[in-house]
Amino acid sequence: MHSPIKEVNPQSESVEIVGWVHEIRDLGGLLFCLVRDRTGILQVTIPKKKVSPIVQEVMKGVTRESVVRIRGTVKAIEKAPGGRELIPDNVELLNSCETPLPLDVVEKVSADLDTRLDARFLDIRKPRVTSIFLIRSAMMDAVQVYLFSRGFIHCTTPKIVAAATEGGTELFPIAYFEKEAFLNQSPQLYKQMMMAAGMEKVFEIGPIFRAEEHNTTKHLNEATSIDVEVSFADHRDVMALLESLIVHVYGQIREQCSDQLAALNIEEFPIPRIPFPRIPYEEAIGIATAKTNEKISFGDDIGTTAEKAIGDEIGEHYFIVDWPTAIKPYYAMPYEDQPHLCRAFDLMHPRMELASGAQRVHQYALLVEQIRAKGLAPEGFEFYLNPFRYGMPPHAGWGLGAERLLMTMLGLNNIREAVLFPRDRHRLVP
Ligand code: AMO
Repeated sequence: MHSPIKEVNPQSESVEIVGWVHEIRDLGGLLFCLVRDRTGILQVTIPKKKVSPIVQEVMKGVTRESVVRIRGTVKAIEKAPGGRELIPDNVELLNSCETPLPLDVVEKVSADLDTRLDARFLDIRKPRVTSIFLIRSAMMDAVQVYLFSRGFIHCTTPKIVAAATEGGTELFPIAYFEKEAFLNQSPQLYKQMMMAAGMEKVFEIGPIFRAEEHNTTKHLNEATSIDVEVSFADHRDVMALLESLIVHVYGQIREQCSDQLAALNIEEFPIPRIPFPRIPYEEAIGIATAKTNEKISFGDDIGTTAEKAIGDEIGEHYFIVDWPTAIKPYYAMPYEDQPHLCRAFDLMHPRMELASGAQRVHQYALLVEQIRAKGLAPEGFEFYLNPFRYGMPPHAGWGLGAERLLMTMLGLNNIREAVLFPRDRHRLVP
């Protein structure tokens, strides 16, 4: 059995490794070959005269990024990566790699993002990029472990649906036999129906599809949403859950991913402090108006410029609360005493929005009224509305963008860095 490269050390005597040839340096009598797997890089040192003719023969055919299996003895050596080298007894070429490479894995030649995404499988071999996805995996694990520990059940809801959730726009229509159907924008209606089903606390991590026309550094057409819904809870309860989840995720990444953070040159990885400030919408637009000289009126959306101004001012994660009912979806619960405001919130990182959520309307008549007020026809929502007539508990929840969470945690410039194969306005392959 082979050993992960990270675990190879001078005490390991005889080992077998597998991986890709990262670099080859031929110094005449001595051949240095760096071999890489997803855990690290090991120097294989081949003194040409001392190794067997078979090893010499195989090495002749080895190009960069070829796949190899190497067995040998390990020695301590100061100058090599990780302070050790492997002197091979046997080298096996498992598969050769064509030249020239479409993308330089060693990153001596920098490539623009488009070129990198075109050759994404090679791009991901770069230790820096591998690290992003190892951290993403640890992040998803931390989210699930945390939610399971808090009594949540995992659910999977349909992605082929008959109705919009977040308003009539931004949908991808698809052909579904003789019917009109869409790719789902959010599991919103289904996670609420799970409350009617008596599941009390559910989460789902899955794709959401948004037909955003614009190409930005923080929007994808297919994103991953971490969705939560909780019965017998209000907006405050689920905000507290969300901020403690964020802190848990940061803590787990710091504990488990120190090598990956180092590969990304992240030296400081502070854990956000909770509770995050709660900024009422009116105060938030006040900050934005003062800082940008652009008048934002009550009922206006908070656009990118305003978002940035508020983020600069607050300088840490924060919630925007008490939104105008008119600009939040129909399912957000208005305050009884101030129905022009609702129990909705956005979780913000200083750079961008990370999550939205709300206490939901659980009363059938009010929900129908709010759907109508948005200019939508309740008839199109019968499958969703019916459960509200038969014992729907009060409930609240949120949706958190996984790519945005990863992007802000790691300081990535573009959301496309946080997803393996991004879907955007111009990109459908690979
Ligand atoms: P919302 O539409 O705000 O809320 O989406 C929730 C979060 O999902 C992420 N997100 C995106 N990320 C990348 N590209 C996109 N195009 C994109 N769209 C959304 C963001 C956003 O904050 N049903 C509600 C949630 C709820 O109330 O439970 C909803 O979908 O991080």
